[in-house]
Amino acid sequence: MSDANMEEIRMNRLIAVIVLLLLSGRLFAAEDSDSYTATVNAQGEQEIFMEAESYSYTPDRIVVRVGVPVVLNVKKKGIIPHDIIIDDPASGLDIKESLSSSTVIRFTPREKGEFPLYCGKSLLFFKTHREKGMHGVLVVK
Ligand SMILES: [Cu+2]
Repeated sequence: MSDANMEEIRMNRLIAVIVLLLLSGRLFAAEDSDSYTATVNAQGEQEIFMEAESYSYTPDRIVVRVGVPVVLNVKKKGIIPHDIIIDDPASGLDIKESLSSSTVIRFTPREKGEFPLYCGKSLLFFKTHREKGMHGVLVVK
């Protein structure tokens, strides 16, 4: 085989690898792995289980349906105090709850949209927990 042919084979392989990488990137993006869609329980409520720790919520992107009651169960890990705030009263979201080791929060979203949720705590003059990454999004569809 000539050098030119070998070169062409190498180029074709490289192109194939690049195409595969691009395709797999697109597949992963479509999966949206951090997003969590609430399931409806026997009482007709959308139930969510979340963990809060320093300094994150898991999952940090929650998808719920508009007009259906939500039960948000939050487990807090560790001894550092945290809360959860979703502040949009016009949309039925007027939540500011200090978190114990296990906290249940009930609300019914009235408007579709994406609403930030975050921890409002901070220690003295240090950065707020929100600034340290303790935030997420409630998506109402
Ligand atoms: Cu916090």
